[in-house]
Amino acid sequence: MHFAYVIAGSEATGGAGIQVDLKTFQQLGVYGMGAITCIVSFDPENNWAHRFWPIDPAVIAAQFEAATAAQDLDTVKIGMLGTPATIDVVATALASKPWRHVLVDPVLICKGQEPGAALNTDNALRQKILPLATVVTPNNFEARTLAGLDRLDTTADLVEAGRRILAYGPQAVVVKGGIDFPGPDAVDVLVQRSPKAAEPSVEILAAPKVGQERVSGAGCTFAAAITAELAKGSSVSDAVRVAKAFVTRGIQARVRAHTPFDTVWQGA
Ligand code: PXL
Repeated sequence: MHFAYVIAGSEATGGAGIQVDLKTFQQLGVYGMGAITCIVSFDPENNWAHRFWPIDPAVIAAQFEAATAAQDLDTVKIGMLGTPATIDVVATALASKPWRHVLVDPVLICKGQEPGAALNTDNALRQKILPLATVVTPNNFEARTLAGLDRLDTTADLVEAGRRILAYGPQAVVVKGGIDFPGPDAVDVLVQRSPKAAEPSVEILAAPKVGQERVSGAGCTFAAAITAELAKGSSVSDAVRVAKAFVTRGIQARVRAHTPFDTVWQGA
């Protein structure tokens, strides 16, 4: 049995967050375990605005203690953390034991959330969590923010963003062009430190965009699928390829909801 662990927020509609992570783990045949960092519950009476409640740091630490005592975990995904206090307790927990892979999905803001509302959280994530990551999966907005680039217009721009984010310490960065990237394809680039060469290796993955609308939970699904494949022992490159195919199928089979966006079907 392979085990994959996730430290992430709950999103009450099931379209993002730890619900998606655990569904993805199950679908890819790994035993999922997780700690909840915060609860997001959109407000249907107020245009589905984000309502957010952090979990007490002591409760996060207790969840981590239980899971790591129950199984010998070596592969973890970090999703939404939400506050500097949460980041502190998660960084301390992560540093308390060795990991084969720490996949960080650097959730800076969720769809619909106010940009800039959480600058302290973004800075804490950058300073305390990114250095612990082995793989980071920023979306277009997160890559621009972390790399300090205004625009990502070309594949070369995606590669440059990945190279800059490597400087935070991870082994690999997957920059997701997403729906905002110009052209007909959803382009992702994997920029990876290579043990032998001075220059990082670059792999480009492109698949036709599925529609022109954002789908909720695509980033969570993609990162969770990479994590599941890494837990099974895949290389980063193979894990990213399987994950891209998995999320593309899930977007094609998207699920409608009364929310402003559809969500991914992990069961596809
Ligand atoms: O899609 C990013 C995301 C991650 N985690 C949680 C969320 C969201 C967006 O809504 O609520 C818990």
